[in-house]
Amino acid sequence: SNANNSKVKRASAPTIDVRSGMDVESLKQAITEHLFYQQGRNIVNTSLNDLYMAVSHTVHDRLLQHEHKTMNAVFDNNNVRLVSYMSAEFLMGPQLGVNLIDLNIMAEMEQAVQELGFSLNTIMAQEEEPGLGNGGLGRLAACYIDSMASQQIPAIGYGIRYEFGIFDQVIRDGWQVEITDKWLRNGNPWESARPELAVNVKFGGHTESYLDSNEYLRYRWKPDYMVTGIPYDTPIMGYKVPSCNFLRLWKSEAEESFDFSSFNQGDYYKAVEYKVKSENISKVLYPNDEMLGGKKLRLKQQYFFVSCSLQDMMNIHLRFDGKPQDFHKRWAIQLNDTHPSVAVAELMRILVDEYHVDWDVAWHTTCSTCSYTNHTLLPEALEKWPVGLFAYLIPRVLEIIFEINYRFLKEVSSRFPGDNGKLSRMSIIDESGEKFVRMANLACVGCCAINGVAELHTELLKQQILHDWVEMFPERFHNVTNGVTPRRFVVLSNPGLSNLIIESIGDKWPGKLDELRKLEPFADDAAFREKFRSVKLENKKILAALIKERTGVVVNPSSMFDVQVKRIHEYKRQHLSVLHIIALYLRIKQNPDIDIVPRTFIFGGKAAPGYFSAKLIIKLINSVGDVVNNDPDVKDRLKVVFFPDFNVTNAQLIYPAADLSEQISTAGKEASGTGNMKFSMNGALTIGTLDGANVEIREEVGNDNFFLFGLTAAQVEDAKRNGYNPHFIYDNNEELRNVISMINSGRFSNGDTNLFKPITDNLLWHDPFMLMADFSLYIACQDLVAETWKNTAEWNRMAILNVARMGKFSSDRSIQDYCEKIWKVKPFNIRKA
Ligand code: 73E
Repeated sequence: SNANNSKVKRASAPTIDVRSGMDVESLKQAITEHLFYQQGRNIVNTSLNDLYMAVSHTVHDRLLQHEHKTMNAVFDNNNVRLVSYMSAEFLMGPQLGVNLIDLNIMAEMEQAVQELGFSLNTIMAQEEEPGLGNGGLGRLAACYIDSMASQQIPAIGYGIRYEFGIFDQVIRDGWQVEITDKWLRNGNPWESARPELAVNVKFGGHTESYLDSNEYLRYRWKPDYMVTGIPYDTPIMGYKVPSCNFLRLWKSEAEESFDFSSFNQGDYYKAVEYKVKSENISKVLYPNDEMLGGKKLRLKQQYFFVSCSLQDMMNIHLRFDGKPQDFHKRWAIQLNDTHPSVAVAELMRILVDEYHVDWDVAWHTTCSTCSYTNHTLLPEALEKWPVGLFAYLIPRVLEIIFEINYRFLKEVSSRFPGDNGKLSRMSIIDESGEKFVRMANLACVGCCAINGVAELHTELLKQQILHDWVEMFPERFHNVTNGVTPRRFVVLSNPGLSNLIIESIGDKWPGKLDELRKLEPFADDAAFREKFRSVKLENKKILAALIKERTGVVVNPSSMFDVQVKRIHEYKRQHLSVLHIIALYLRIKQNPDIDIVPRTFIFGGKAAPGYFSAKLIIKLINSVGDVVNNDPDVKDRLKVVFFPDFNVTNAQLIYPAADLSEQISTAGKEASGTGNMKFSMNGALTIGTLDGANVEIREEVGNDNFFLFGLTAAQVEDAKRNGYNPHFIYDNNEELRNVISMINSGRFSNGDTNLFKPITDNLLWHDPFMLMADFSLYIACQDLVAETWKNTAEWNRMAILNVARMGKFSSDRSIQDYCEKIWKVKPFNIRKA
């Protein structure tokens, strides 16, 4: 393999020049050159941002060389199947740190920057993260493209280059205020525009039939206008391997040659309006996590990036000398939820209308290419679009959907004769009232594989919303439990823990997380436990300082850090934790000398701007904090912090500092969760329900090392069927009554007894997420948590076992599962190619 190695090196740029050398001297020289030739600065008059740009360009140069070699090797080989990971969201987080880790030059860069008179940490802190996602689904896409590169799976991530990502959150008077995320303001050193690969996307207009030269009846789409997609590529380096893939995000622009003046003489305003309309498509990420907006622009975004990506993939395929109908041999498409599921119809349109492939052949190609991941059972998140909107925006695509549906329903009625319920439930078109296109049904018809994101979720999916589909296509269903990348969420974010692990079991684990098992014996080693405790304490001190800076609240690093960070949603039950805080506060008020474990409750997360209840929960957390944090009776034993603007950058400082991870969603509602994995990998213990991946985390770490409480998913369903009565529970639990009364008394709202009424009324009279049913179980479990905390040795033993047993939840394992069960692709070793 050494000979092959040198062959690859000879075939490309020289290895030791200023753009490829990995030693300290080359890095220093490259940084100074970039600083001057890109930023026009000298090291003596540089700004921090100019320096960040120069360092990042230095790293980007090196990534490009790997990307170039990888793509040359891939495109030289006619038999490689590539993965196309299509996602409306990629929540990438800052790039500099992970790229240094992947290239294995963190130490060299630290020294280079230091010798230039700066600190790498300060430079890394300068990066404005690309927040092109809402939460777990977008971050999962980012972890998966990291792992595909690390597993040497040739892949492209396809998405949208939003000019404004997820809003920045500030807290004013306890309320969330949204600020536009101008992440591109200071430039983005990680991307390269590729205008030569631009493609056009049609919108509006009408369709017509015609006879082609062979007298075949064909259809063409006469659009109202076209929008150009410009790809922007970001290299995605594998961890300590030579493979480098890329993320290709589309920016929308007005189509150059589209000439309004030809039929709208001198209508300058119209022409500008068209330009604005085109550019609007990739302007802003929709901030609704698991809530349907139903906005026209969102459908335009979806079709825009799907059409751009499929055209691009077809261009790549044809470059290999492939036949259009062999598209599936070149590409495996993974649809990240239904957001890109219009791909099924668009691929049919391209094959049938543009390449004149026969319908049946094209259908086989399409189904063999596409797979669909479902991420939620929540009915309010299931995407559907009014048929009228589809007809207006993408008329030819709708016709194709009708044709797909017609043929499909014929198949359903021959398989299940007379079952009209089934027909109407499985139809791509919802005809129960106003007509809608159901995107999940489109995905299920046109994909050869369908998967859920944790075992429980996949089971519920099969029993509930996709039950009919299991009866029709049992072989299509799979589970792939989510995972997260340990490079970002342990190596980068928790250097103290990483070094401790490396000292103990070596440094193979970040690329092979099952190796962490070797840590198990250290759980019984008092000296190791002490080092582990001290790493955690240092991480907590760093977070405490940041909390002071961002919120003004002073917290005690030796108190238990009890953390819940994730999007604010009623099903995630941040307010259940608030009820617990108030219960503890009441215990102190009733007996100020009570022996109570000091705790710092840390919340973080954004609420969808239009989700009133979620915003009120943020206000409640801050209001309870104001009272509890400043009550002298509490004597600083309880602190409540709402950490503003939870994002990937902040997350990297929060997970490593947590003692207790709150994973308390109503059982059956959280499809997987991925924060749960990040906490546990960093040595936090979990208090959680049997929901999503919690079930599997508990299985792995052991029942004794996980604080379980609450109803099961089946019990939740039973309770609902049997007429759940939250008020009855309230009437019979004194502590719960006192907690709710305290909120209603106006104690946390300067005497305003109405402010939080929407929350308490909802809990008492509806309680769709069963907080009342789980309250006493949760409190009892939290009391056990507190008892366990008092035994430091025991707590740390459990925490170490959590770290040691988290191997399964590396996204590398998830990607291996996708490769084997779904994509049928194998690693491609570019050194052996
Ligand atoms: O449980 C999480 C899961 O871990 C789930 O809620 C989340 O996906 C994560 C990754 O699998 C999710 N996000 C969305 N649906 N499920 C969603 C829906 C619409 C818009 C944006 C995100």
